[in-house]
Amino acid sequence: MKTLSPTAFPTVIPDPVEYELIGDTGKTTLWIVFVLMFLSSVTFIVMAFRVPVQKRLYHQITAFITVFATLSYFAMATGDGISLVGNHVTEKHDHGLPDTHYTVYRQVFWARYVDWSLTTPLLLLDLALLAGMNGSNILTAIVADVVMILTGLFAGFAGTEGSKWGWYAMSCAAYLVIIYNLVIGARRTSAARSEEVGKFFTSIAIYTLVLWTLYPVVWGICDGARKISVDAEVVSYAVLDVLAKAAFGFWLLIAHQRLPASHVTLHGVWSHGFSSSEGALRVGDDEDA
Ligand code: RET
Repeated sequence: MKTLSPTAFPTVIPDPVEYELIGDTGKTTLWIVFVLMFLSSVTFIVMAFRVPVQKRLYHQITAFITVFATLSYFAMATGDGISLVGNHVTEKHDHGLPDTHYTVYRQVFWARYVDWSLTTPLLLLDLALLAGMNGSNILTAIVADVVMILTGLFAGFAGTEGSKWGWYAMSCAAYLVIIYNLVIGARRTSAARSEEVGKFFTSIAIYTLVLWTLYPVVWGICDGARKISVDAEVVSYAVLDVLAKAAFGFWLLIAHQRLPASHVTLHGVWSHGFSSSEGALRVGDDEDA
């Protein structure tokens, strides 16, 4: 609230300022998830070396996902991947009283968005390859995914409430494009691959859909409406990240090993390289695997 002091020179008292910052619970959580993501990465990398090159792509993608998460959690735990963003709040009052204003500075964990912009396309690629989706649908889903994360980042740094929710709406629209591609396109192609692949794809896609849908919900409550503390936000995303990356990865790779090799083996450039001589060398390298 602005008031005039009873002096000869009017003085403007600045709007009050509040800070919403991470506490000990949040910091400890970030370090715990950093360790979990690191251990998962090591496990996925070891698993990748133990399968022949024709089956390695899923292992590699899954390992990249947790490696990026390890880096992002290190950035957040050390404070390097965090910025303070000011939100100007206006409160309306009844009975003709003037509006009051204050500014809330809340931490925005921008390292998350860097992480998501790399890992969510990789997660989609894992699912798309499993389902045998066509290139056109894969490209649309991945581009929509990058749009979803970047517009989410703009929402996080938005200067006004209006633009924040505008970006949020655009991000949600992009999310719907991903779901459409995954539900309509991939379900059909996965079932066509084999009954086992179809069943497994349906289970892991439902799991993914439920988890992914919780991200915008958490965002809306925490970053958006600022209804819960930064610590609660960190813990919520931590649980989601562990389930959507590490647990997803273990489930995918273990189930993948159990599926008949002919249903999940990748041929073409992936196994044989771009030239026949290079391909011969690569296949030879792994022939006994
Ligand atoms: C934001 C905010 C704006 C609206 C929407 C969002 C969606 C985010 C999603 C994130 C998924 C992250 C995953 C991380 C992996 O570990 C950007 C939160 C729709 C769906 C799966």
